[in-house]
Amino acid sequence: MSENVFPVPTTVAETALVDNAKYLAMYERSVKDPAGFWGEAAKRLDWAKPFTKVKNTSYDPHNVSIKWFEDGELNVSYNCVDRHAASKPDAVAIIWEGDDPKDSKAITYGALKDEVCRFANVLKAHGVKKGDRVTIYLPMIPEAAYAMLACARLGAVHSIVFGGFSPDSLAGRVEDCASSVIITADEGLRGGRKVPLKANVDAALAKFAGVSSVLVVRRTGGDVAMQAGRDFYYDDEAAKVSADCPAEPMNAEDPLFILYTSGSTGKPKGVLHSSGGYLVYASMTHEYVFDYHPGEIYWCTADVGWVTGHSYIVYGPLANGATSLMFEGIPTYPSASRFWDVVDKHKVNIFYTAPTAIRSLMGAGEELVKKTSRASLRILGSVGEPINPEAWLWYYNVVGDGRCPIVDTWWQTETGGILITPLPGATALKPGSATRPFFGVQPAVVDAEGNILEGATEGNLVLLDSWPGQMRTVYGDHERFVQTYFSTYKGMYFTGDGCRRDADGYYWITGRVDDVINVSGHRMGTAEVESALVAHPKVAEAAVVGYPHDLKGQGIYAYVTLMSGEEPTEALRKELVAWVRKEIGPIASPDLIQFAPGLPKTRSGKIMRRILRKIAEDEFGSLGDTSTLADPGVVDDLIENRQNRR
Ligand code: 6R9
Repeated sequence: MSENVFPVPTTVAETALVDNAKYLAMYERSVKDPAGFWGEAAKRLDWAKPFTKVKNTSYDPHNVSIKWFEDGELNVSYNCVDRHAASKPDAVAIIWEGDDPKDSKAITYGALKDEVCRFANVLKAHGVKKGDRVTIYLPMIPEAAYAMLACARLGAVHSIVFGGFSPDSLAGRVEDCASSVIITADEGLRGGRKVPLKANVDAALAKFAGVSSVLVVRRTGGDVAMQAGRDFYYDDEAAKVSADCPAEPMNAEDPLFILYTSGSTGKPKGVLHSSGGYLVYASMTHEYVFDYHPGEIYWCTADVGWVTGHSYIVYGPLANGATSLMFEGIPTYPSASRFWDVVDKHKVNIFYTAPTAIRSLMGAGEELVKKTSRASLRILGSVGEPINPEAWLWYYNVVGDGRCPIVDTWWQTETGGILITPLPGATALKPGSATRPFFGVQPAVVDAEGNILEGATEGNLVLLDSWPGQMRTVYGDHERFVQTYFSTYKGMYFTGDGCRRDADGYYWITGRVDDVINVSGHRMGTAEVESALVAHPKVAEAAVVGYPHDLKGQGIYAYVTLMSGEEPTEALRKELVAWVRKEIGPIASPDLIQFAPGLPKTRSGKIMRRILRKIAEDEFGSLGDTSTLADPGVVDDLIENRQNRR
């Protein structure tokens, strides 16, 4: 190994679940005998009816079908709650840390069971039954976990919409899956600021009529409009029902949740996950990737609006009977020491966050970290985007004091759980590499034609076979599922990511190779931002690309052609930024807008994004071949008026 390599620390090796020899043996078994391996792994859950078949999957583009444990029955809520409530009712399931440092509480498994049952009974009273879709639009409060587990208890399918999304984005998601119930809060609270969740729901429902009940959790007690017959305060409803509710046995392949995510084209798609395979995979990865030992305090800083919150705040940890910390606030409130203060306050052992947070805290300076103890920390994790070696080293040396392995976990909404990652006791680390595949995962690197490349190489990342946590379909559009993931390279799942594999077989994810950009770890389809921009009356055309951004990883760069007669003013630039925030949400705000009288197009009218990307990167010296452009002259103007000058 030529690069900077960090071996497994001895203190971690002493107690680790898996060392390198065991990893290699388990990995080999998992790919040679997937049915045997996963059949045994699935015993980590309680099954109402045992399965007899383990794996039945096909990546044939004419017949994509993914089934795991298909004749088994279980209930996800039972597995995450009841079995632990029975064996250790006083163990803490969730530590909730509020936005205000004075606000925190612990919820035991016994209490969690009562809360989840009550929530399920409220949903039942509002007509929710097996198979119905329920939209959850909540801040990071324990009720988010209760609501998810209550849906799972009844066999209802939840669709969580991130609280930062606009009324329009919310309406689109509610409508796509035809939810009849929305669960929200009066207001959210982040960094001392209020988020008008209920008002956003009202605005969304002004456009869409199919919702019969809105359940409103009181968070701030703020004064919000309540429509009689449609809107109900959750606490009023909960007072009317019992804390007993049976968990419905579900088929392993019954859907557990839908989560909307951005792709390279069209509207966000509803990624559908199953009950059995998903939970086996989320719980097994949570245990092994974080080397979770019973009694440890585990904290994932994600929001439940993203897949990381689903798999690694709620389902994985709770299936394992772990103590999962849920944080309502932001890393910089009341100060940029907040993460480390919370680590000390709750004696956190395992800490999982995103590179964007690391980079911003790095900017705030070492002092804010060093004044805290962090002695409880044992394992650190990273997710959401490639972590640059500089941020990795700061995380390792400053936050972890050089004693905590960093698990850089590569995965996607679609994959349900972590696919490429170090294991703390098994894997020597290289800053910036997600290292090696988890059990059962078969990555490969292909060239543009789909030829599998061997050895040290670079290309597109595909997966050759299924794992239990894989998404099953795009909700309501199986053809789109097949087209998006299985048609680029026949017989393989295409991830949309590029990667390099080094001579040690380590994977280095280089980022998206499609029209998806990754802003602070949040996926954004360039097409979504473009369609928001062209919806503005003064915009004729728009093209959006990503460009390197010090804090966000990628920033959003928009080229905008105005309607004839419109003036390209500073005021209009601000108006367009505000417009996109309103249409999609703050995470989609363009960082740079360039007014462009013309966009570089081929004679067939296709925008040449390659050129736009280069100019946005301030790399216009290497534009490549521009001879196929209909009007090569537009390029000079674009370069002259570029907005990113380094
Ligand atoms: C879990 C999650 C998925 C995309 C993925 C890739 C990027 C995630 C990464 C990473 C490099 C890592 N990504 N983890 N890139 N190293 N450790 O983030 O899901 O929101 O669907 O995003 O994020 O590009 O394809 P999702």
